[in-house]
Amino acid sequence: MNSATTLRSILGALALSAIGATGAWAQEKITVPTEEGVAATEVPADAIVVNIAKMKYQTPELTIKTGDTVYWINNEVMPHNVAFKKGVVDEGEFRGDMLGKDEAYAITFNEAGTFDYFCTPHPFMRAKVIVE
Ligand SMILES: [Cu+2]
Repeated sequence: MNSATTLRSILGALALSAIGATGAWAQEKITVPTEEGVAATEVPADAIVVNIAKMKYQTPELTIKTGDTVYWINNEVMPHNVAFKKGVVDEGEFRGDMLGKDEAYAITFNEAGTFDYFCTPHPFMRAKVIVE
């Protein structure tokens, strides 16, 4: 092994460990039970819900506890989603599934913090989840 090969091996190992570290971090902040939206009728009766109607998240600031799951339910025909800018829950942007009328999307928050989110096609639609 010449010195150039050694250097490449060291850099390679460093890159792998960096990916491993950020991967673990990304998994900890949120968990998404289903990648796609589900029928609103499947949302548990005692769930924490943010309704979406009239181009707004109806609870602009929601405070929950670590480990709680929030369900967003779209009440109108206009499709909406839940998205996080780069670095909020992941190293990249997080884009939730687009919801049609009466569809729901769940996210479990595993870490304390303030999580600002928006709607991908309507970036003026913004709200936040505060996890205590
Ligand atoms: Cu929207």
